Amino acid sequence: MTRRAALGGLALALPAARLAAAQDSAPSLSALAAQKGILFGTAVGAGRPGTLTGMLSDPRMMAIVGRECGVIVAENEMKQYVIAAQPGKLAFERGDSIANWARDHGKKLRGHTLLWNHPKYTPAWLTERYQGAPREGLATWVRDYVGGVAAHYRGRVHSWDVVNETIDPDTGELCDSLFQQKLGFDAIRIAFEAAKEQGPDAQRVYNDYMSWGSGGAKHRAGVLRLLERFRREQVPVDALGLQSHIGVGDGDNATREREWRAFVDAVTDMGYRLLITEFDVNDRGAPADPARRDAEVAAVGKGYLDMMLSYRTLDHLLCWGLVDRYSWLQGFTPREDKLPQRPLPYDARYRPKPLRQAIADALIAAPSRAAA
Ligand code: 9MR
Repeated sequence: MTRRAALGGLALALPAARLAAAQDSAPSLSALAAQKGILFGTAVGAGRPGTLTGMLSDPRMMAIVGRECGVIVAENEMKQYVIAAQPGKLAFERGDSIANWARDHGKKLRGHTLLWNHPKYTPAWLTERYQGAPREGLATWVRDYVGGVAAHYRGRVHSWDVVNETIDPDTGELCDSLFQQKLGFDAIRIAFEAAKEQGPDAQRVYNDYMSWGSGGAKHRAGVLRLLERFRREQVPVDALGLQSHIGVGDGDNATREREWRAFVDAVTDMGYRLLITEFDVNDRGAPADPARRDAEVAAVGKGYLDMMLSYRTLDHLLCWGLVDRYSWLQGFTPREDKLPQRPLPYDARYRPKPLRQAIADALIAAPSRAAA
C-alpha cells in the first residue's frame, strides 16, 4: 500500500496551506461531534504567555479553540495547588479566567480536579498542618475545600473530575499521600459527597490514566476495584474519565485492544458513563520525518477513537491541548532525537494535521448517542 492509501483521504493529499483553507470552511470538530451527541473540546491553560501552558493569552490558539470546541477544561487552574496555594483562602482568579472565557464564548466547562492524591500536587502547608493532627481536621478541610470549589463553580461546571489519579499504577492500590495516610478511602468518599452536596447538577467523574498497553494491567485492575467499591458503598460517582494519553508503538494492537475492551466493558457493566478527558498521541515511538510521524499518530489515534466512540455511553471527547507547541509532552517526555513532539491535531504553526482529519473521520463514523 502507498503511504497515501494507507492513511487515506484529504489530509495527506493536499499541501498544508490548501489543507488549512479547506478545513476552515469544513465543519468544525465540535459540529461533527454534536451531530452524534458528543461534546468535543480541549484543555486550556492560563499560564505565563509563551510557556507550554500559556494558551489563553495566545489569540491564534484561542481562535482555534473558539472554532473547533464546544467545551473546555482548565489544564491546571482549578487544581488544589492553585486554588488552595495559601492557607485560609481559596484563590479562584486563575480558574475564573478560564471559566469566564468559556462563558464569553458560549462554551461548556469541565472542572479538573477537586482531589488529586499525590504528594507532589498537594500544597506543602496542608501537609505541614495536618500530618500530625487528628484525622477529623483533615476530613473537615477536604469537605470544606471540595464543597467550596464545587459551590463557587455551581451552574458553570457541568462535569467535574472530582478525584484524579488515585490508583498507584505499580501496585493497583490507593496512592500513598497525605489524604490516604490520614483518611484512607474516606478522603475519596468525602470528596464525592461534598461535590454532590454543593454542585448537585454537575456530573461526577473519577479520572485516571490507566493505559491499554500490557504495562497497564495492574492499574486497570486497581481502577476496577475502586469503581466496584464506589458502587458497593454507594459513593456518588457517575462516570469514568479515560485520560487517553496514548502513543505510537504502545504494544501489540490485537492484544491491547482485547484487554482494553474487557476493561471498558467491565466499567460500563457497572453502569458508569465514559468520557475521553485528555486525548493526545505521544510520538516518541515514531520516526523523525514529520510526514511519517503525523501519519502514524493519525493512524493510532483513529484506531483508538473508532474503538472508543463505538461505546455509546461515551459522550465527551477532550484533547489535552490542540496545538503541538502547547503540549505538556514537550516537557514531560521529550523525544530522544530532541525534535519537538507532534501529538495534537494542529502543528506548532497552527496548521491542521492528519490527526485532525482522523478525529473528524472517527466522529463521522461514530454511532449516534441518541439512544444511549
Ligand atoms: O498538563 C498539565 C501540566 O501543565 C502540569 O504541570 C501537570 C501537573 O499539574 O499536569 C498536567 O496535566 C495532567 C492532568 O492534570 C492529569 N492527567 C495527566 C495530565 C498530563 O500530565
